[in-house]
Amino acid sequence: MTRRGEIRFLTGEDYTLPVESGDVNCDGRLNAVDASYVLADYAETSVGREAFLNRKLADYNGDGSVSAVDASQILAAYADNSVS
Ligand SMILES: [Ca+2]
Ligand SMILES: [Ca+2]
Repeated sequence: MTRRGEIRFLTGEDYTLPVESGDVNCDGRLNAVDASYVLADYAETSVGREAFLNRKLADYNGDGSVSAVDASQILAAYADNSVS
């Protein structure tokens, strides 16, 4: 487990925990908060800084990279869940 401010993020070793893909802050909900973390992580890595999210959790669409696409798909999934 790594800490960044008051928010806990899972590291690779913790991935055995039953957390839904995309739920990067591991609060059991997939929503805009997760999307914004994924975007922030993508912004970090795109300027050459170290990623802070678990790659498997943050790579929501499973294409092997964490990008704005994952963030928008998380948002889309959240929008679907909140209307149904
Ligand atoms: Ca979440
Ligand atoms: Ca991806």
